[in-house]
Amino acid sequence: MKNILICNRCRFLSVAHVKSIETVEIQTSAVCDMCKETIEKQLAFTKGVTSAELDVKTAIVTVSYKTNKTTIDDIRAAINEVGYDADERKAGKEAFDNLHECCKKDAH
Ligand SMILES: [Cu+2]
Repeated sequence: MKNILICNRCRFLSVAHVKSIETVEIQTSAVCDMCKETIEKQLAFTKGVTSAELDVKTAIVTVSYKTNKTTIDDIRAAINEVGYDADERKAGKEAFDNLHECCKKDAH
């Protein structure tokens, strides 16, 4: 976990910003590039998330977020909403059933 980030907007390492953004790694059930796109897009629209990048090989998504705007659990819930597991939080059944066949975990 990184606590120190340079604020993108002001380009200053400001005390006020130092602890407001955290970066976490979340294990997902993504299996392909389409999953990557779905999850990254979902997180791009998730309140408080400043960046998200998923590594298809490991299915780990690295997420930076504003600690005063959201929590890790809310981010996991956002991933569940589009049909993927996030750490110990399992995807909703309905969202999972709506996934493309090739995107369902264990499909590969
Ligand atoms: Cu997929």
